[in-house]
Amino acid sequence: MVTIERALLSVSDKSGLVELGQALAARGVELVSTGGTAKALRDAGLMVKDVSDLTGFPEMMDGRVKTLHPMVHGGLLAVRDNPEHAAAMEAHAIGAIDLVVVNLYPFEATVAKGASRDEIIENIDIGGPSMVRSAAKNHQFVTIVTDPADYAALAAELETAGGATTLEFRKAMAAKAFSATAAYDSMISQWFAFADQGQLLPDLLCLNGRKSAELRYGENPHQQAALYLPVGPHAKGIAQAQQVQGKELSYNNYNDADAALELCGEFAGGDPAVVIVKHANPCGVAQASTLLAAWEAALQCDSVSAFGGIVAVNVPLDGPTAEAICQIFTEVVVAPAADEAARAAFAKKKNLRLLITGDLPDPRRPGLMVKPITGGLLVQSRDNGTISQADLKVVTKRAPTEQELKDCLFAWTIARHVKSNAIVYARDGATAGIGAGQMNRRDSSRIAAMKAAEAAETYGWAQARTVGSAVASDAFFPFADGLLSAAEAGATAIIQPGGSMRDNEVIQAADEAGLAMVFTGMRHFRH
Ligand code: 93A
Repeated sequence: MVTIERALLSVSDKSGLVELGQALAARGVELVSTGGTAKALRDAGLMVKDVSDLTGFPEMMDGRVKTLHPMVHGGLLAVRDNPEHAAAMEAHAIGAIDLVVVNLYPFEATVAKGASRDEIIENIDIGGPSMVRSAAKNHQFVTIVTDPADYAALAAELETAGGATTLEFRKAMAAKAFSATAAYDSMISQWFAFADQGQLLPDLLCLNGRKSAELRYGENPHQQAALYLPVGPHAKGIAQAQQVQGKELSYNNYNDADAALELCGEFAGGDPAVVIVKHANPCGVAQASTLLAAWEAALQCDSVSAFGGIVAVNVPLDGPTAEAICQIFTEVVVAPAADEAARAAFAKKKNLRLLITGDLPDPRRPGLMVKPITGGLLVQSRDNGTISQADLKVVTKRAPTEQELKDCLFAWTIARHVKSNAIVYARDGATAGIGAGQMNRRDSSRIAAMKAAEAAETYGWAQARTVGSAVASDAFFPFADGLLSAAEAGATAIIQPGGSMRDNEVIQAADEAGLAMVFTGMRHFRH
């Protein structure tokens, strides 16, 4: 136990400061502060000593040098039971500082508000992190608090420990303090490396994260996992969604719900759309005049895979659609909003998680994707590339009809969200079959057609929905075989990037089969 007799408070974020100052003063703790902090405490009627009284130097150089002094750092770093350290303190009249409450210049907020380079540089805190690190290093004797959210815990600690803190508390706070200064410095280093070079800052700050929740386990039960929220400005998404009901989200739930929401974002502002995702791949997507009709069409694509799936919708959920979704086992439902009837329907399914996201994320937003590899990290910009109808190049003798073109674009929108090799069959605003994650394109094409045939059997249709469908391929067909298997399944139009050495062969095969084909000139691998 170390009794707190003297505290140094120096905070930019002054929330909760006065209450903490009062609690400390009530325990007879001597308060020492830097300019602005001292003023705030004095304004509240508290007795405070200025750091300049301690150091014998005024705060100088626009506040750049305030606390950087042996009278401060000696008081923080001295090993109290080391005779030599004690002798040094004695010789130089250095008084021990038992508690440090510091939070740093708002570097992140200064960058976020678009401040000038000079202002950003001025907001690099030097003295603050130095005190934080000194106090945290010497946690054997010194208590460090860096987060206003911990003031209450500090007050409670002092209450139970009779004006002292336990080593356990000091250790926990020191760990937090070092992660605070580490995150702070990493933000600064990223700003120098990227933003100051003219690159997009909000995205780069996303590389920094703060742990927001421990998850029960990772992709598998023997793996640990947590959810981190980026520091700095960032798009809102699944991580910020409000969970209305149901069990805690698992790692896989987050991952799948994210894939579903991202794809749903493609339909923001459009007709009602439903996305069903399994293992991060869509297994049914449809857009219709009502959400219920979209749900039914999406489910019909692959009702077997939809079992235990994740459902996302692009418009507020209504009661009838919620009732229909409840007919099959669903893990998570993601919606921008849900009305009373929808909430009531889900309430009957205790385990089902309902996530309300508000506005859907913009699929074309900038951002970074990070993937660890052995010994490093791969970083790339998000696949936010887009094409318009004007970029499409008709390469076959026959041009697609208006309906075929619509289906092509619908299938293309979905294909970029399907793991490569991706093949998506679509007709009348609904997927007819999806082939995902195969090591060759022909197999993806066959699997998609097989799913469509199974659906026809399940629902008693005379023919599979692939008949008269459009097919999207996320990358070019290297050979004609993938395209031919699509033709065999009844597809009449193809959309693909083009660019294969054998494009001519593929175009010729399309012409011979009477297919209409358009090239996008853009590929959407997703591995
Ligand atoms: O400019 S500094 O890097 N130099 C210092 O010596 C110093 N000491 C404390 N910034 C310094 N601080 C920071 O001042 C603290 O980290 C805190 O954020 C801020 C509090 O200033 P004030 O009490 O004047 O509002």
